[in-house]
Amino acid sequence: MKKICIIGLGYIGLPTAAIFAKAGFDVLGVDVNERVVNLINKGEAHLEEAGLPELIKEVVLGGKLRASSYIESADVYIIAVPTDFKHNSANLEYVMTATKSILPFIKKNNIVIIESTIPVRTIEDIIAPIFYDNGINPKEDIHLAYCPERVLPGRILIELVENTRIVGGLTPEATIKAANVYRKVVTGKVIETKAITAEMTKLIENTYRDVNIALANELAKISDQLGVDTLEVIKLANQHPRVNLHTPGPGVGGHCIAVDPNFIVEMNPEQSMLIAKAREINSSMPKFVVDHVEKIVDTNNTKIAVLGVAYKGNIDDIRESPAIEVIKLLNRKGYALAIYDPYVRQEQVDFKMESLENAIEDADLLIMLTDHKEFKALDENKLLLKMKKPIIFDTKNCVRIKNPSITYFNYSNLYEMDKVKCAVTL
Ligand code: SAJ
Repeated sequence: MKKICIIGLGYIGLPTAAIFAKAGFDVLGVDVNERVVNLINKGEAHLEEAGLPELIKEVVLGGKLRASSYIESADVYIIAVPTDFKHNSANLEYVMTATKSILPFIKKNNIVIIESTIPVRTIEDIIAPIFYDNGINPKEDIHLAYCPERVLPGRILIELVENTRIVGGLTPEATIKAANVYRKVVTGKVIETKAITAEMTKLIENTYRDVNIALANELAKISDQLGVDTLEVIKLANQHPRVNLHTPGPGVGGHCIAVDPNFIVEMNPEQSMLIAKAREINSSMPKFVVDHVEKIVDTNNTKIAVLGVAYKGNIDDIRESPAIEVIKLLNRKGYALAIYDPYVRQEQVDFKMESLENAIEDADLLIMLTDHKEFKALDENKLLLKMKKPIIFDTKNCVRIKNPSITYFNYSNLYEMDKVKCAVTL
């Protein structure tokens, strides 16, 4: 069995390491964070993800997965470190450092796979030269390929195995070799292509979603002006066999959809007008939400219970979360906030987290920013008993309120907010 070295034990690297270990590979996971390495070696996962703690325990105790701060010689290297977008430019620092760090261990015919999201041409123009500069021919000595991850947080372990994978090598032989690695663990299709095609495919998948969410968010803004029920319109339009409108919300979070479209815009700004505009629309949503909060409650002596900090439901990931931006804007306006999220831990954020009880106690408004499953089962009687004014603004269309004494807003009836503020004040 081959030895695999996976560099970066984050949301993608750790589950990937676990899946290969479970399939019987000898896996070494490498991470710069010593706390992460120590936890994994104890059989514990440092991330919240369905099924991951159990799997890590099994493969670590079974001796198939080890973690370390140091790289070792292996047959296959998989790089799954983060890339981000800073100061209007893709930051490939971690991918480049990780690539450089395997150089001393590279042997003839090693397979090197990048999974991190990268701009188009990165394998050819940035990664390959790192090998050339160090006397390794990436087209002859090794097999270099790009295989983007496509898994949905919350379903990572299932999707890692079941989703179709796209593998693009720097050479046709590298494509086949890398694809065969994934065929050992993937039950979905493993499709072979060129590196550059795989790079663009990954970026346009997330861009497609960003643009579609922007369309839904724009529809919400227009419908608000016109007095139209956005959510009903979406439901009805989606009855059309070729229409699939997405859902509006407080904005787009996560480290993928909110980031990846920028990689395209940066390289081709003149051709990427729609993509750039979609980013702008989605980034404007936290302000849209706060503008509507102001329609419901004044800042004076107003306590708002904020439910949800994670960028989406049932996970603890707060990267690029629109909830954080909404919280920042509400704070700036002078509202007193009491923030609750059953998944997010205090050490992840720089504001105080509360229990649900404390958050709703005497609150004038409850705003819901994440659709965690726990929020869907809110106790209406408790809200009526504890809140000062039982008003909910549900930006994720998450709860179903039955009691008519609770005033409920979502993207169906934003345009009614003006009226209710008058009624509440009277
Ligand atoms: N969102 C909306 N409206 C929608 C759908 C999503 O506002 O109709 C928001 C969510 O609330 C969230 C954000 O968009 O804030 C992104 O969530 P998501 O569930 O759409 O996607 P991610 O970022 O968790 O994962 C995406 C996935 N890409 C696609 O669906 C094309 C996943 O398959 C990728 O592997 C992942 O990015 C990645 O790592 O690139």
